[in-house]
Amino acid sequence: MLADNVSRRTFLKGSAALSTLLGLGAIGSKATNGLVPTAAAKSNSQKQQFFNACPRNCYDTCSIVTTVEDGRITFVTGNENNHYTKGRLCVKGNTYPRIVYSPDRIKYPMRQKGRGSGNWERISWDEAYTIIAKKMLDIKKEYGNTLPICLNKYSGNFNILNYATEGMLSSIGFTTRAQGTPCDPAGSDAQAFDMGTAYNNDPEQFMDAEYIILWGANPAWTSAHSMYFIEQAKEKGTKLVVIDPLITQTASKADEYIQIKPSTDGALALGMIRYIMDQHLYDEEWVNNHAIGFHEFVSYVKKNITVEWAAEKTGVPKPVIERIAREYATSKPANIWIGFGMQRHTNGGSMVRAIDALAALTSNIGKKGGGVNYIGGETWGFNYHTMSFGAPEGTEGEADRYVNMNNFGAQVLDAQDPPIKMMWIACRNPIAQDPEPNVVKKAFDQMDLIVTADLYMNQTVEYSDIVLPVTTPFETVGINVSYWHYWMNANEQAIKPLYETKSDLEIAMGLSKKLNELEAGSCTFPVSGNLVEWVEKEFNDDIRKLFGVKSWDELRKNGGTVKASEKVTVAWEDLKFRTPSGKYEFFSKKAVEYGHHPLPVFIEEYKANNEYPIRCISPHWKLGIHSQFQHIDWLGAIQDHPFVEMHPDLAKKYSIRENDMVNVRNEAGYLTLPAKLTKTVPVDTVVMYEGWWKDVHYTENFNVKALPSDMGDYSKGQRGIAFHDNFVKIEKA
Ligand SMILES: Nc1nc2c(c(=O)[nH]1)N[C@H]1C(S)=C(S)[C@@H](COP(=O)(O)OP(=O)(O)OC[C@H]3O[C@@H](n4cnc5c(=O)[nH]c(N)nc54)[C@H](O)[C@@H]3O)O[C@H]1N2
Ligand SMILES: Nc1nc2c(c(=O)[nH]1)N[C@H]1C(S)=C(S)[C@@H](COP(=O)(O)OP(=O)(O)OC[C@H]3O[C@@H](n4cnc5c(=O)[nH]c(N)nc54)[C@H](O)[C@@H]3O)O[C@H]1N2
Ligand SMILES: [Mo]
Repeated sequence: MLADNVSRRTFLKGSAALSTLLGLGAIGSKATNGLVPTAAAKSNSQKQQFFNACPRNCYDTCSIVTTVEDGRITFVTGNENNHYTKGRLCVKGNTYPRIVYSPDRIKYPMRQKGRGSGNWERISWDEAYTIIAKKMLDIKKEYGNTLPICLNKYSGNFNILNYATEGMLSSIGFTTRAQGTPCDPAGSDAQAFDMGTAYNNDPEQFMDAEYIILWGANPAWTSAHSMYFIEQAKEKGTKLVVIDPLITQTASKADEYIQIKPSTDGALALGMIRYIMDQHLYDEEWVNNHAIGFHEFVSYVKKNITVEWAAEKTGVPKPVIERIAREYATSKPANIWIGFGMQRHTNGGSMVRAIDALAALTSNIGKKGGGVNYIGGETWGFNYHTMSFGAPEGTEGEADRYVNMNNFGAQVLDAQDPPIKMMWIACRNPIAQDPEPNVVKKAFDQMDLIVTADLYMNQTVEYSDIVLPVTTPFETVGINVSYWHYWMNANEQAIKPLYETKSDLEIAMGLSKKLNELEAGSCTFPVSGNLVEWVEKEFNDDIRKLFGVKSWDELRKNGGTVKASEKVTVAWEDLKFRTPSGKYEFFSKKAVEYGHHPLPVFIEEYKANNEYPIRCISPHWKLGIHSQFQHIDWLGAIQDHPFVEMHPDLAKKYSIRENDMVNVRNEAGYLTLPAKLTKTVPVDTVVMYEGWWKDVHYTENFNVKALPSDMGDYSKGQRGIAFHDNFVKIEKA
């Protein structure tokens, strides 16, 4: 599989040209495709380069150039052919060699005697497949169907080939699936009601904006590569406004930072809209020709909203609201980035609808450099061939059954007729990432068998019966696109899989083989196949046309990365919205169908009660992606344990000093962790960053309640989670 690769990009270690090319020790090398063998050095050591794709659930979805010496990865850097990655990786990406060669990797299939006991024994792949396949067939025999088997899979790796797990389970019959996402549902529904779907402008267009509002987004940590384009815009004079309850690192880069009371952003947007309406700063032609329901919206705003009211609600002074409303409405184009963090509230979707309305009435939608940018999926039109194998003939039932991923534990416990008895977990760490992990654990207790496919021990693996060791991106083949930028990246196999690791696709084929051995015809998923052949099957004519490459092979041979056609990079340029009316819908009947007000109205925020008076925000951490990266030594050297941030004035009230241990508690559970005092956090709020730290047996979610956000069921099947409407009490431990 690698032969062609190897010969094309093999060269010898030691030449001056080579170190320049590789930029050894220097990020931003010219190490890209087309390197030719050099004859300068006398060394037996072989250097090769490969293109990899960072598959993490991250806006940036980077293209990587990987250097391999004697079969071992020695260096990774950003691919310069990708104008978004721009030859640089983030702090996490630069640690990839440590991820691959970490001593903590799960090396072999293992079976645990007693969940949580740590009493693991190594087993062979054949034994693992046999235990799993037998259980699946027993379940089918006992219940007459496979609905007692439940899959919980989400975002550990977005390689298109990883949908093999879903495909393999569909190939045995109908199963139960964790549905929805913990990430974006409320905002995605809001944009679907307003415009038909969420669709964002190319983020490289920040450079074309005259005004930028980062609204509840922290790209300095969560999308480092976007900051380049924002900084470029600033350099040419674009004003940058950041709206966030926390003074984030992104806020520190702003020309104007607005510290808003959490969950009141809808009031701010509506206050700005009221001012824009009163001052007639909106685009009458646009709202008359390209939108429906504007007059109803004007009536609502004039009757219910004043700038004074918005100031009171949000804590943002009236003159500030008026000034930014005027600046935003008169700068063309003006760009808003709505962060995922902002909509993790019980009124998150309605807040996004209000912000969309602000962009619509100032005709900033459909403009290069403008837009109300949240998330997009225009580049995801692959074949998903791994999911194309149906249930075996004669299978009972008609469809999979769904449980809500965002209230997973409770819904698994509730599922009856048949109950859920076996769990398959891949690309997912529910005990760390879900709210109320104690309830998830209870649901696990009811299982006959829990199988987790992962790279490292974490809370979920610790609670499983069987763990299957999976490959890193460098040990397999694949393809990745982003939900933010417009590039497609090839992932080549750079090294042989370490130990006994396999990709999820290989696991799917191996299990299918075993199932068919035990009961011929019990699984329709292919039992063998070449990974490159699998990846080639993902291409179709639309993808070829959109990206201008014929195949995965052509993609990798031409620099490993390619950008989609400009035709799709300005969202809604043709002003043909995908709503029922084909126009922008200030008034949405679809919203009514899903139980909401038809207009972008203000919905009261969720409030503290006397017992739990302190808001607890749990945003994303700079040195990790959820449960990934922060257990790696290089990043652990910077920060190796979780902590709770609080304002010195709040700390004083509870006699808490820096590094004192603090109990953080509410109805869901409690944690004890050290205090970090900082004025970046409002006085009535504490902050705990989300994710898993090695050897720490809880995450912030142990006291986060499974409170749903207002929207999500239209576009994602289930509502999102109001992670940031979590209230706690604190005391010195
Ligand atoms: N380093 C790193 N990068 C990541 C990730 C990661 O874990 N680590 N995760 C990836 C994923 S899956 C996602 S979803 C994205 C998340 O990307 P972002 O949305 O940028 O990040 P969050 O930390 O979820 O939230 C952003 C900000 O929302 C603010 N916020 C919370 N409530 C409110 C509110 O009511 N109003 C306003 N205006 N702001 C509010 C928080 O204070 C926080 O600063 O990042 C992706 N990139
Ligand atoms: N309190 C709080 N909780 C949150 C959030 C928050 O803001 N606050 N944010 C939420 C958001 S936005 C998201 S997106 C979720 C993310 O939650 P998850 O989707 O669970 O994300 P990860 O922890 O990145 O990945 C899960 C696991 O996948 C594994 N993995 C990596 N690659 C592979 C692979 O190739 N195959 C297999 N089988 N496994 C692999 C990783 O090692 C990891 O253990 O967390 C949510 N949880
Ligand atoms: Mo996310």
